[in-house]
Amino acid sequence: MHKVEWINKRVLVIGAGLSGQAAVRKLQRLGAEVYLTDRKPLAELAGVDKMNLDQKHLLVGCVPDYAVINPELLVLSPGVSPQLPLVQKALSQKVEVWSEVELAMFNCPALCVGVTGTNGKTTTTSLIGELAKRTGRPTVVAGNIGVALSGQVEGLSENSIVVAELSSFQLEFIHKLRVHVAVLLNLTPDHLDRHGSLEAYLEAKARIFENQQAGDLAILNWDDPYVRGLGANLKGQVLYFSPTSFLEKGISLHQGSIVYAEKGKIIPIVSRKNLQLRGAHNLENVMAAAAAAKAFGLSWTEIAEGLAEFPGVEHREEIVGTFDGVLFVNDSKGTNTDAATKALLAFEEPLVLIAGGKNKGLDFHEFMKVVRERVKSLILLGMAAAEMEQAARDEGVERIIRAESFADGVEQAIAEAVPGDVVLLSPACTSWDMFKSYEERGELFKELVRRHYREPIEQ
Ligand code: UMA
Repeated sequence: MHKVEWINKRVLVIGAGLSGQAAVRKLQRLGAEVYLTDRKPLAELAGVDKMNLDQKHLLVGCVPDYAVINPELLVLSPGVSPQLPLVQKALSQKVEVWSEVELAMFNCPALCVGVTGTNGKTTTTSLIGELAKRTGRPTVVAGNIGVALSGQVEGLSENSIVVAELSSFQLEFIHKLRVHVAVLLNLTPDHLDRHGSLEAYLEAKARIFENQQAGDLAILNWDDPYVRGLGANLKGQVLYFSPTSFLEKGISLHQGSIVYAEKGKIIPIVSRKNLQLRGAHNLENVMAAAAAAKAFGLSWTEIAEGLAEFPGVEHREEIVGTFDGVLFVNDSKGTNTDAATKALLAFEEPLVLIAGGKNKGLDFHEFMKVVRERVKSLILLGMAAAEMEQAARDEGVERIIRAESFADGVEQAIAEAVPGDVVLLSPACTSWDMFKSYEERGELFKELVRRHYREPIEQ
């Protein structure tokens, strides 16, 4: 157990969204004197008015005076950049800066399973969560998946399992957080606007292993050169998985089945055709989840059942339905070019792609090469539309349509599609130019599609 004297400790929480609010409640339970700040005014912050904070401690819609608060600890919401002057001030004064997940898991006795990587985190986290529940042990699934960890992990025991989706933002300010079973799925450029460089982004992700001990387990993707290389220097045991090459020791594909191999023995886990998850990239998620589930004691038969029964997650290649012979797929969670590429490659049918939103500092040229090969009509919208159009033209994409709004984009896509096509929303951008979240964007997509087919829009 780590000792921290919480009573009356002055803690400044930055960001009053999901993480900030959960952090404040936890800190108040611990007895700290908590200040909450957010650049947005109170009217734009859902739920903050119901918090137990007086005027002195609720500092929203302004930049608080650091010297007046004189904090002894800062707790950051994931969306808060370390470049923020308040954070820089604290760091320069050697005041500790924690991410919300560090606070959440502080002295939590449960088994912590953490999942990070650029893509597939949510699917893998959900799948591991489903498998964990099959053990009968109390299970919490939270983190970057949309539910702040603080507040979810109260009252857990050593018998409990916490399955946490961890983003690079959250890992950037961990200190003692020990992830007993840590999964690193893959690493491709993402969030470069925040991290500054690919190296800094990779470094943040690799911190998931930082506090592992000898008996802990690191689950790594053999096919990703950077991830594979990390295995040489870890304190815990390492288990590799590979969707493309057979591994003598680890989880890989063999004669159409996912297998576990060790000491010359090959144990079949599940046949690929029994899985509901589509696409080669989902094999990474399934293999990583199988490896994690083995670590908390399920049999291979139980794991196979759980893998086969898993239907996938919302907003990730989610089937909306088939209308007039056209399949509509909501991949609003495809917020970078790598994720969107994977979604494109998961379908063999002719594609109408809806893309665009806010760019995270990524270059679109490589992505547009895949678009040229797979997509018959490209519908572009949002802040990044002009930049994407330029990249698409550079790479020879032929049919490009600029939409005036999100709803217009959906209508244009419907107009382009013929029976047998797939209309795919996989934006390769964040939603933050038009929406609060990718969930909101995905919900609107589904609603617009359903509304179009139930109530045809009159000309
Ligand atoms: N804010 C400031 N100053 C700043 C930056 C932000 O005051 O400099 C304020 C904003 O005005 C806002 C609040 O901070 O009111 C929002 O904080 P936040 O962006 O950290 O959002 P939360 O609501 O706390 O949600 C976060 C994660 N969001 C991000 O990482 C951007 C959620 O991941 C996560 O589910 C949630 O915590 C619970 O753990 C979302 C996400 O998009 C799904 N994640 C990124 C991704 O997956 O690519 C990393």
